[in-house]
Amino acid sequence: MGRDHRSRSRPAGLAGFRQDVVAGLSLPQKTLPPKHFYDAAGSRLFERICRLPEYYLTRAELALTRAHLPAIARFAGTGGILLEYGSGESLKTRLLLRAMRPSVYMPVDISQDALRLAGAKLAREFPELRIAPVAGDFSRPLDLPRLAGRDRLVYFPGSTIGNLTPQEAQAFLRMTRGQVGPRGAMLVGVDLKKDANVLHAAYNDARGVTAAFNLNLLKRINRELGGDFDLRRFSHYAFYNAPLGRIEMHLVSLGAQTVNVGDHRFGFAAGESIHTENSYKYSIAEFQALAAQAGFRGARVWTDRRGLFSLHGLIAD
Ligand code: AVJ
Repeated sequence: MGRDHRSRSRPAGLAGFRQDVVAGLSLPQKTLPPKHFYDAAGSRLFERICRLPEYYLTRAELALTRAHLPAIARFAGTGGILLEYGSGESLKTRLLLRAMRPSVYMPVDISQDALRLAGAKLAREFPELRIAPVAGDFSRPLDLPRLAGRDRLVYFPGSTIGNLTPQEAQAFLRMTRGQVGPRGAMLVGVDLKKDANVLHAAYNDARGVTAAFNLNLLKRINRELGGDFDLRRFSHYAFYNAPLGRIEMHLVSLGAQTVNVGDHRFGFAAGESIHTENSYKYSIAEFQALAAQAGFRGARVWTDRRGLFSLHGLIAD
């Protein structure tokens, strides 16, 4: 029932994409939600970003997961239920699965294809593991079975939570708190505040892969929604907004122009931007305070040796 209601207000797939694009480009500050970056080409570009020398996040999170795996597994407990927001294709997920040996693994991802591919790979590597994939979008409440059992853990790696505003992140944590129940736990990967030059470089790489990733969103609109964006007339712009503690990514119009998306027309002034992503950075104390307001106690926190990235072990009060 909840599902029917949701699909009327937020259609999935192409209709949802079109609705988000038309609504977002109609706002005074044009905006597109970052979840639409990840078509096949966008997912490949993101994988390239993760290997860039400037993009420290993926390596730092993997390094800290490796270095603290026994403690992380002790925190997580063995034989329980592991729900991951993400498809489960990453190396850190496999490390956690090997150390935790959960009875059930539930990957939640917006992409059915990613779930199917990752699931098939994991099934080969973990023949004993029960895998129960859920196609869904973490940015809205999901109809998930209320997790039952002794050890319930939700794993949300990659600093994906940084795409949400602090207010949205708090609502998301509170929703998850309701799903895991008292004593349930979370492991959340959170990128840390640091020298703005380091942050800036991570989103303005020398090879232009992040620019291609950002611009690919316009390509996707052209292909899937009948758009006529001229990619040569938009440029990637990313900067650290220190007062708000976030990287902002934009696509800036290089001149006055009109763009069609299906039957819709959108005017751009020279220099006007589409805001395509926020990537919030937190200090350890800031994130623990946010989690506390959502009913979680920050029980443990692990970082890499350089203090770039954090993994928070939260327990529902
Ligand atoms: C996947 C949301 C964590 O914010 O760093 C990478 C996405 N955007 N480069 C991030 C991203 C530009 C990434 N997250």
